[in-house]
Amino acid sequence: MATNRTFTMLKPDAVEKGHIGAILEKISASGFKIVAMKLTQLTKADAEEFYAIHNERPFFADLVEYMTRGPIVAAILEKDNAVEDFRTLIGATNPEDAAEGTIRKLYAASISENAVHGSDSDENAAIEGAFHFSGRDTF
Ligand code: RTP
Ligand code: MG
Repeated sequence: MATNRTFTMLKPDAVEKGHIGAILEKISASGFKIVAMKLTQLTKADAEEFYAIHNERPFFADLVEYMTRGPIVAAILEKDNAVEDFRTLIGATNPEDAAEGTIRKLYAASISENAVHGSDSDENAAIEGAFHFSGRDTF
């Protein structure tokens, strides 16, 4: 995958609260083009694999429970400098630390339930995008 792409999930709390439209609007208004997107639900095995880097952390079981409790929106986004710019757009992991106007400041309830995921490197963006989408579902 080209390095001008990143991967996102609108997490179960954002979907439950009806924030899909507002968050996608903000993503589009910030210059990101959606090149793949679907409503889906992670299985326990999916969430454990997706967040495997955190499997020794004390919050891991809660994270897996949270990420599997309802549907998510998975998407691949395209923009120059996509990974870094999208992390800036979503804000800090803890919404209390997130900058004004960021997606987490606007829509996240807590460090645990923080509305949105953004890949943290070009390599992970490619891995995470391929986890959810085949080539024919990516534009
Ligand atoms: P993400 O991977 O979802 O984009 O979030 P991130 O990079 O900002 O944060 P990361 O350190 O990768 O943590 C992954 C997700 O785990 C949950 N978390 N809970 N209770 C806690 O202290 C805690 N810390 C992290 C959050 O859902 C976080 O986004
Ligand atoms: Mg992360």
